Amino acid sequence: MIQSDELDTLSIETEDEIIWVEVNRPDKLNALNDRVLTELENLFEAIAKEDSLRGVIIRGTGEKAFVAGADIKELKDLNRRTGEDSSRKGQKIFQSIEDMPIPVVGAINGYALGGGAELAMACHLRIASEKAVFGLPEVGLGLIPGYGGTQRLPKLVGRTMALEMILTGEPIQADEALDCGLVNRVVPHSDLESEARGLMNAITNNAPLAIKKALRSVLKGDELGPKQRYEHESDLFGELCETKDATEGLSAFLEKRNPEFKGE
Ligand code: CO8
Repeated sequence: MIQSDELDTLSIETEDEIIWVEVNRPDKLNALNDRVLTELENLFEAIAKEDSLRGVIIRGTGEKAFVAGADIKELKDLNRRTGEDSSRKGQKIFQSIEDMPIPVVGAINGYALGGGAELAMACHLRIASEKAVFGLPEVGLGLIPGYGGTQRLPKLVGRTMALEMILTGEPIQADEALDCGLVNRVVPHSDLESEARGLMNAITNNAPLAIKKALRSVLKGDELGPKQRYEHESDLFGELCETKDATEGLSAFLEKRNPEFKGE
């Protein structure tokens, strides 16, 4: 596993079976430069291999921003080829976050703009501080969202709202993000950490293998045809029927006691 002293632009902290990942460039509102992206890539690759972890929570350092976008200073130097490459690099990393076998919660503590909103959208669940602001202002810079935002936003909020956000570039506040389904919950700013932990605990109290397969069924279903999606769900269901955790979960219910899951 990557150690925190190997990271320049991210901070990590492990708490029980949960890893907190913080984008840590507060003087630039945690903007995603190439270094942050490379560190995210390496870190998530390592987390995916770490059997002892059950969940990831991502947030930004400081009171003001989750992530205020890709680093605009670096965008300025891009040409057609390097622009395409940078977009693909970011897309691949954010896809690897969405493909994580364990749940990833975004704790959105402030501005989530451009690439920051796209990072939030790559998380499985989003919990927002009441101070959070979401937006895709790229068209105002002469660009478009390039880390998957044009694809993920319509899935999350519907095409009507997504097009309004992408074409106007205007930000929305946390309560509007909740209304349109972009976030799961909005909480007081000072409670964000404990609420994110509570949400993660509500997930990790359940059977670990079931959580992994539930994530896979929902997310991979997108890539399959209408019939195969249901077959895939049945395959995963069948696999779980032979796990010790399913035996334990079902027995515990019938014996009127709490289950003790082992992830086996
Ligand atoms: N990139 C680089 N630096 C940034 C960024 C950013 N995205 N956002 C803020 N900063 C820096 C500011 O330049 C400033 O630095 P300095 O103190 O050295 O001047 C510092 O952070 C603090 O920012 P402000 O003084 O502007 O803080 P304010 O509170 O006045 O304003 C805002 C906060 C409203 C968030 C403002 O900073 C802002 O509008 N930031 C830019 C937001 C934005 O446009 N984001 C989208 C960027 S484009 C993008 O994300 C594309 C993604 C896809 C890329 C795909 C291919 C690479």
